[in-house]
Amino acid sequence: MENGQTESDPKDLLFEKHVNYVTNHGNDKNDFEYTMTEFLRMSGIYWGTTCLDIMGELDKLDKLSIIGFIKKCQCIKSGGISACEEHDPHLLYTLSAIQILCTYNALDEIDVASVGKYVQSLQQPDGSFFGDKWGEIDTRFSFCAVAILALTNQMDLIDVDKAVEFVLSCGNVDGGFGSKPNAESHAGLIYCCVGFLSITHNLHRLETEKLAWWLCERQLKSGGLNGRPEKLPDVCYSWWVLSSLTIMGRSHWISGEKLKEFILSCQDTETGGFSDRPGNLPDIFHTLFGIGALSLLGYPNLKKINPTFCMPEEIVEKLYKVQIMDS
Ligand code: GRG
Repeated sequence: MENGQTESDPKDLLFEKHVNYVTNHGNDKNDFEYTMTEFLRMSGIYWGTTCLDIMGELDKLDKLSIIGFIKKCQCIKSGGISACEEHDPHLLYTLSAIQILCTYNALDEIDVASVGKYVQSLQQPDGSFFGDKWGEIDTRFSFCAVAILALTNQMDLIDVDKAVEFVLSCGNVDGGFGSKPNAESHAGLIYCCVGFLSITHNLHRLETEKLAWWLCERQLKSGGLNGRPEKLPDVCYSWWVLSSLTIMGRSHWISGEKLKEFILSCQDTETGGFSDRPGNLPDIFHTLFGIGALSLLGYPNLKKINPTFCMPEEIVEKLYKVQIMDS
């Protein structure tokens, strides 16, 4: 066994422990980890709500206080949404907020038209997107932009053709994608670019065989997946890699059984929650991506997850039709 795995690692999903872990996460407002993660609070709430929804336990969280929090985070001036009150808005947290509101069927609680204008204001002449007013460009932000507009039915606000050309310009000779033109291929950014092409219905522009081969080479002897060559496996890549392969109709190119064993070995048997690798401390980010990947693998008693939006399929299918390739 490698990467900290042992014979005594759990072989089944510790369902109740994970529900308790996610439900109680953030209850202690003085907790060190909670305080240090203020700058990504909105995404933390998205990870928690999505995780519980996939486990069929969303009613464990206080819907009204979550919606109230999101309303306070929308910037009246720009329309964008921040990670928490008194922070600057950003596309990353605007997407998380929109995903939570879709989950609660509560998009009408905020000014959705001004969210659309915010996204529109961040598109650049070459089709790329700034993440916020400070001007960083990254394919993550291209994904966030089209995901927000798709979920809120406002795709006509941007130049989609130019946005597609920018994302394609971030492709590499290995078939993968990086954060910007000529940047190294990385599984997280490949998810963003494949997800982007699934939303904009341009999957035929991918070098499918080459990319799927690069992605399945991410599986290591432990069954876990890494994000790029020579790196350690991490539960979050179970999501970034497997969702990309699923969108491309190639999820059977890796061993689902071995991946499931690796993911299950990353559960914390005392507190619940998943860590990046066996034996490390759990967190809410890895917990969502562990549960999400198990859902993609068809694990029993989990709702089906949409590989493009990382939200329950039953919610996405009411809002937007993504493109998925045949296997
Ligand atoms: C709706 C699920 C969803 C996401 C929104 C923001 C975003 C879109 C996706 C992020 C994709 C991404 C870049 C994931 C990678 C995250 C990660 C663990 C980065 C770590 O990078 P390194 O260099 O890790 O520390 P490695 O494993 O390469 O050593």
